[in-house]
Amino acid sequence: MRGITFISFVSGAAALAVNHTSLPLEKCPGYKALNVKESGNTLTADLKLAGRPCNTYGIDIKDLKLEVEYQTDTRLHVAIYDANKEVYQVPESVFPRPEFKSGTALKKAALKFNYKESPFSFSIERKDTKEILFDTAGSELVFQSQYLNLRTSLPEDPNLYGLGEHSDSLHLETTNYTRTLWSHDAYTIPAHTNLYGNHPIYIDHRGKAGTHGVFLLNSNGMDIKINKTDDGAQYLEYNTLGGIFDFYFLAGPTPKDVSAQYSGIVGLPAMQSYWTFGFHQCRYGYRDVFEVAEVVYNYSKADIPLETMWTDIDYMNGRAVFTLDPERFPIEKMQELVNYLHRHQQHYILMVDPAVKYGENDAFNRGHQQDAFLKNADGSLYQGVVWPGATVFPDWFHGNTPSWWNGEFNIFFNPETGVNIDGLWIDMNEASNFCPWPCADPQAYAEENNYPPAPPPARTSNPRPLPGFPSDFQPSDSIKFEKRALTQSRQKLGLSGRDLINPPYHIDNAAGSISNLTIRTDLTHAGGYADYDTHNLYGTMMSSASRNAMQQRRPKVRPLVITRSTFAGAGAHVGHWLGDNVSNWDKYRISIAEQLSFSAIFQIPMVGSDVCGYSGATTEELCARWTTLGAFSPFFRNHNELGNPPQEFYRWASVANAARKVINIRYRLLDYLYTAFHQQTTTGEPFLQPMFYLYPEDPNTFAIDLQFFYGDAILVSPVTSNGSTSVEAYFPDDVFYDWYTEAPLRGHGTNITLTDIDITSIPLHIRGGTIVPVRSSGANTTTELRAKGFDIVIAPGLDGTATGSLYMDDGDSLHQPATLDITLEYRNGIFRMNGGFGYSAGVQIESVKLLGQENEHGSLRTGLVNGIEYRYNAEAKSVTAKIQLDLTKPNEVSFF
Ligand SMILES: *[C@@H]1O[C@H](CO)[C@@H](O)[C@H](O)[C@H]1NC(C)=O
Ligand SMILES: *[C@@H]1O[C@H](CO)[C@@H](O)[C@H](O)[C@H]1NC(C)=O
Ligand SMILES: *[C@@H]1O[C@H](CO)[C@@H](O)[C@H](O)[C@H]1NC(C)=O
Ligand SMILES: *[C@@H]1O[C@H](CO)[C@@H](O)[C@H](O)[C@H]1NC(C)=O
Ligand SMILES: *[C@@H]1O[C@H](CO)[C@@H](O)[C@H](O)[C@H]1NC(C)=O
Ligand SMILES: *[C@@H]1O[C@H](CO)[C@@H](O)[C@H](O)[C@H]1NC(C)=O
Ligand SMILES: *[C@@H]1O[C@H](CO)[C@@H](O)[C@H](O)[C@H]1NC(C)=O
Ligand SMILES: *[C@@H]1O[C@H](CO)[C@@H](O)[C@H](O)[C@H]1NC(C)=O
Ligand SMILES: CC(=O)N[C@H]1CO[C@H](CO)[C@@H](O)[C@@H]1O
Repeated sequence: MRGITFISFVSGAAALAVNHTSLPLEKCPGYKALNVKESGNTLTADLKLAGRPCNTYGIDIKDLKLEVEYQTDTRLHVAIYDANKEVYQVPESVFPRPEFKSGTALKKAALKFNYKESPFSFSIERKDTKEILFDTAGSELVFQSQYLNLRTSLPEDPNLYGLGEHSDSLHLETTNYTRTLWSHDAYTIPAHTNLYGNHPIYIDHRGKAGTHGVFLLNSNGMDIKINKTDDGAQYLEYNTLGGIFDFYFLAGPTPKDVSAQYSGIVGLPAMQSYWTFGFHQCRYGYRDVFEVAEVVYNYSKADIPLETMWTDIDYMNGRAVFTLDPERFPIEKMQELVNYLHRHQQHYILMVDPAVKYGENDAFNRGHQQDAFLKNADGSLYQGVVWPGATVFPDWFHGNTPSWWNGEFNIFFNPETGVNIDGLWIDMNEASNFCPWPCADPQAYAEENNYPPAPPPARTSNPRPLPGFPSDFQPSDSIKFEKRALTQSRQKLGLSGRDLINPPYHIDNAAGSISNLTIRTDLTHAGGYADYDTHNLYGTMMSSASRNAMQQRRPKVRPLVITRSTFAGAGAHVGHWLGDNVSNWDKYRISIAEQLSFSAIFQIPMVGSDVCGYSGATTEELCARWTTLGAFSPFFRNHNELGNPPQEFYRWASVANAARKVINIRYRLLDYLYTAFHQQTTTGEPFLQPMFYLYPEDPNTFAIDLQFFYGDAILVSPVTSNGSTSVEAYFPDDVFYDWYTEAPLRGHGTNITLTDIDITSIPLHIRGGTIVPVRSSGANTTTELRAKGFDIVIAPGLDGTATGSLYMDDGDSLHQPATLDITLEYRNGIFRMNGGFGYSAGVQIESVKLLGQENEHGSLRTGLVNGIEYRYNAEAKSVTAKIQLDLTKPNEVSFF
């Protein structure tokens, strides 16, 4: 940029045209701290530009403020913003800031803020060990109208995680690595590109020296670079297109602590209903309601428990949201389908996109009337192109948008007159726009590119009988369907004078220019926010609005909303699927790392991939393996793309077998999942976890992302390559128990080759020191499952003790009137359960099993003792007490 001159219109509040000479970043003068004030647990200072502006990517802001708050013992907030407070900041309405009461005892703070006045730099220190966690001294702070730069030095070979959404390794690369954050419709989720959502948090894990987290609350487009200088010094660098430096440092010192502390900023994740953990089936390309019904029927015939059926955009009339295709998905048959599902304790979910078809249709008319759509500078409606052709986009900042959106939900999803869905799927909310920049003529683009595409030929009746379904779903000679569609009866707002289309600094956006294939970034949302600043919030704002819309139509139950685009904090409202992946082994493998990031780091624990793969043709083997892996995702859904061969589990005998086996295990463990998931929603301690979360001092675990913990007790070690029936699995220095044989396996911090794993199986081990409540059998639906009793499995640790817990409630209510929340403990040969028994489970514990017992001295109870039958299994080395224990009061069982 040396010697380049450009014109800018930024100069404080007064917009004056000035000629600026732009100098390279190395020439930037940095800032000088003045007027430093420390008082109690805060520190403030003025930061003054310390020399000639370099104006590299916009105009240097001359006067900044520094604000440091010791917010809690483990959370330190450091904000650097413009003294005039004109620069855009993430609005409180979208991201409420954590509560901060001044008065936190500084003495107890685990972190310490150090600074140098001139040139200004700061570092964050772990107080008890003096370890420097973050240090900006290596380069000058840059704060320009369209660019921020800040670099921290890091130790050699750091263990960094997070900075999503991405499909790279869990353990981030540390050389020549760029993470771009800019919501993008990332079909096939390529590695090393920006994907759908934005989570500017990383975890820095230093083994025995502890773990900390760094969150930059900034929604502008950015490149985060992790790299080494020419002389080998490791750094991490933020390059953003605007906003302010708004850092939260989290002290840990364990990885779990960091996750929990992060939930203190972004909010605890939303609890989900029991049924949402059942198995879900979807496909883009179900041609009509008959086919959807036939899938439900075929699952039942194959004896594979299907909990929830989904329908993609196929159901829409010309792919317009809030419409039904009157020929293929007529309202009457849709209602019959939903009623059928509900009668069979099953559920139904539909997709909704944000973009509304432009032109005569009720949703558009009502939204337009209420001024809910984004507008061009001249006041006309902004248009792009999505599935239905030319579309408009809701402006989630507009005060009328929520009531319009709620209204559309109340009409379209009305239980009596509409489609009575149980959950919601939202997509295309990056927002995606098919029409490339500058998209001068959306109508023409839509026509030329065939949006909406022609629907498949309509069928007037089902080709095959579906026993048990209403007569509308049986073959018939007479054409008798009715054409009845649904009776469609300022401060912190952003500097002026910026180039909001082509900012001088280029982030590495996979779509090229920042306005390409999305909403144009110079639009102004209601309230005065530029899309340039708030683009990364679009999906998360749609998420909150949609959760609210679901909640107001069914106020008593937990809304399930699965979204594609997310921002930090989305987990408090919604879950996420990993987007449009590919049916190949790479995407199968990377789905594990992605889920671990979302669950453990980003606090969006309701997460899963498209099982068997979305794009491309899956294979029998890949689909079988993915089925077994998917059964250990919090959100478990098979989904694939229009035009590819169908991949419902019943399509291959082996895959059907795999599905029956793993759904059985998943369901037996469903209350264990529910308990651990609930724990995350109350403490932030993650359910799905990387191995280093449980073995933070074992360096061999730091880079593992093909094995993971499902809760604290179950280690999952899937086979991860084509044609293989074995896996190199790592076992830390601890004791584990094979899920299937119960045989103890003493880990020694080495790999062990697990062999003979056929494609219907997945290796599972119970970690010593845990107690797992298991339902006595699986079931066809989660409703039936709740009537099964429990077997308690005790897996003693190396010290001979074990702990666990069980949480139960009615499974669905947003506010639970009564809960069961008990601890399970095994110590000195006695199993005890204790805690709150408020919710009546209506079932009993039917057995208590103790693993890993040699019984060399014959001191273990066997046979009938005190009326309890103890059965010893010499091969499995386990003893089972057959006993009926009510889940209504504390109880205990002795084994010696
Ligand atoms: C800025 O400088 C350039 C090159 O010196 C000159 O051509 C241009 O007229 C100047 N523009 C303004 C607005 O002063
Ligand atoms: C850094 O990565 C880029 C993009 O992947 C590549 O083109 C370049 O060669 C790499 N540079 C170095 C120094 O490794
Ligand atoms: C990483 O540093 C090398 C050496 O300075 C440089 O060539 C490369 O472009 C840098 N990569 C990124 C992504 O910044
Ligand atoms: C359902 O099963 C029948 C019989 O096997 C098969 O012919 C049909 O294609 C299947 N339909 C769907 C939608 O899976
Ligand atoms: C927009 O994206 C398309 C498709 O990837 C690409 O061909 C085009 O160059 C991009 N345009 C801009 C301005 O980045
Ligand atoms: C797995 O390997 C087989 C045999 O080489 C090949 O036909 C198949 O396409 C591979 N599957 C995938 C998903 O790569
Ligand atoms: C275990 O095996 C994996 C994959 O083969 C390998 O990357 C890793 O280094 C091994 N770990 C140990 C401790 O040997
Ligand atoms: C599920 O239902 C099928 C028939 O619909 C039945 O054969 C099977 O036993 C049931 N399975 C369970 C676990 O209840
Ligand atoms: C396996 C597969 O279908 N891959 C396709 C995914 O999508 C890209 C286009 O983005 C194609 O090029 C791949 O062939």
